[in-house]
Amino acid sequence: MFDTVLIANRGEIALRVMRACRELGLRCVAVYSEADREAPHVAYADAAYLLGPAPSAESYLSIPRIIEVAQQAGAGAIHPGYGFLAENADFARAVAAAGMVFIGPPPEAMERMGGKTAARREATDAGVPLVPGTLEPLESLDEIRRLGDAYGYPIAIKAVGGGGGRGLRVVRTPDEIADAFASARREAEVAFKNGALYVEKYLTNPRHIEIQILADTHGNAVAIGERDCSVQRRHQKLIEECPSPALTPQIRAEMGTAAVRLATSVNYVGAGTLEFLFEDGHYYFLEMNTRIQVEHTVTEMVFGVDLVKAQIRIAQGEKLWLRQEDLVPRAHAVECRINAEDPLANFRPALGTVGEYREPSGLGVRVDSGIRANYAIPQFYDSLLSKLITWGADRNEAIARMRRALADYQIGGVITTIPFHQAAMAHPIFISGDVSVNFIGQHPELIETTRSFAPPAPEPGTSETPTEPRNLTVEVNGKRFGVRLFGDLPAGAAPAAAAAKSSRRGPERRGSSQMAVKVDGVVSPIQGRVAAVRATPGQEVTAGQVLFIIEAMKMENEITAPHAGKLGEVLAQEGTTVESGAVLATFQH
Ligand code: MV4
Repeated sequence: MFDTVLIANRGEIALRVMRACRELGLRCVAVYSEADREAPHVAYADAAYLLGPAPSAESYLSIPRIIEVAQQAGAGAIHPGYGFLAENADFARAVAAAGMVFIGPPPEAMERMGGKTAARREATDAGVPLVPGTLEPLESLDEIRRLGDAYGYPIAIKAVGGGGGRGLRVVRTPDEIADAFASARREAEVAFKNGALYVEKYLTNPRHIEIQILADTHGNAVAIGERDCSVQRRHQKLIEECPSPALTPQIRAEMGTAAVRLATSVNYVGAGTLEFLFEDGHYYFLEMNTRIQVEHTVTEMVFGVDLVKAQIRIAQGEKLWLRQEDLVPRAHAVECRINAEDPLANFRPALGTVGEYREPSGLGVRVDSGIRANYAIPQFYDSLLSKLITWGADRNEAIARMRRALADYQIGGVITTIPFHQAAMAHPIFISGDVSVNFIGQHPELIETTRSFAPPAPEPGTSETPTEPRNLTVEVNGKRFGVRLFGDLPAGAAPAAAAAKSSRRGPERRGSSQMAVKVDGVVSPIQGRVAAVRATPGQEVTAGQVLFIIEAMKMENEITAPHAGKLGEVLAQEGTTVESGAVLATFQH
């Protein structure tokens, strides 16, 4: 039916999809931007085509350019991966119109589950439980006040176009409604070009549990267990596992049945995920993700199903070969997202070039990586470098293996989330399995433990010439010696010196430049656009008071006063762009 697949994506997921294609005997065509010429997914493909400049809009998001390249390459199908165009119904239509197969759901099903309120109406019709809330967008603040009285506080104001927590505001008292509504609307308009908002009762301590489904083109569908993705920070998942420590076989079966019913009711085809909140033994449908997800890997390890291959086989018209009664979890898997982010600086994106690179291996370890040794990480895309997945006979074995694998994973030159994961895997609450979506926020000691796992930062001013002794291995007449080197090697010995420099040493950034100057002021932790200024010169502020809103990556970030005091100057102006580390306001003394 098709023998060549174009993978309209980059990074680890492009590689993941290409591996599945290879195993099915299909040719793989990669696409890349000008920033990705050296990227591993390009090297792995059977053929690769340049899309355009680095910004996604001109490369990985350019529908006409991708279609053009696919036809040039003789592709019969396109796999979108996740992100970029994966949930874009117009793209799915354009692929079909050009005579190719879109490896994903029909555009109509995507659209029926695309809007939040639309999805809530579909769930209601299919008899799937929802958090109490509205099925239609809201306009008036009075209406929200009435709903707040009806449900009880807190309530959530959410964006109809929503996703990833954008446009989500929690309202704890009626007098917070006006500000929350305005802020949610601004964020939703920027992020989704759709300012429509609706309201739900807010659950204060839920788990995030999602059901994986597969549906074929013949009306058959199965649920393949759940994933527990409760450990996340600011709506970015960090750790996922399968099965959830919180579900009984009965609830699992019930949620699976509900998920299949809802997917079938919208004529869904392919792999999909239905997200639920889970609290006090009850589950509530949130939204559907009409794509393969980052964390699909843990389901694969526990159920022995290759979900990406399944997507392709379903797109080829194959009838579902899995029987629901066989789909029982018989192992436990955990995934840690290895991001180029500094967990000790609010997880801000870290830049750099990977130097030394060594992946863990051995029984029960899987690494789905988008990087390699000596790889400069482009700044244009998301910060996910690789996914480390471990599994075992039970949860404790999977976690112990994860601790071992994290310690074995060496990524030189870039700050990553590995030390955070080491801290999480040692945390008694995580080990007990009793976590909610608030886990990271409620346990600041996690960050302290992260510090103890982080490689030591180099002394300021020593970034290029290490002065501390280095451990080297030398071979003399066929015998290996470990030596401790004080000072530098002669220039002729450059390769060894370079390797030593990157090994086990902290990346160059922490404690450098902008952090070295101490200013008493309000500092922006991120680069972004100043969306709102709530500070005036000379104002008395309290610690934690919201003074600025910085919009970055289409998210609004509240910048708060680091301590109480009287403001001096207010330097940031609404509508301007500020750098990470910029002083937004100063304190008077
Ligand atoms: C909620 C909620 C509690 N009650 N809705 C956040 C992102 C968006 N997809 C849905 N989110 C939430 N919606 C109600 N009615 C709590 C969250 C939530 C959350 C959900 C999933 C994973 C992590 C989360 C972290 C904070 C809040």
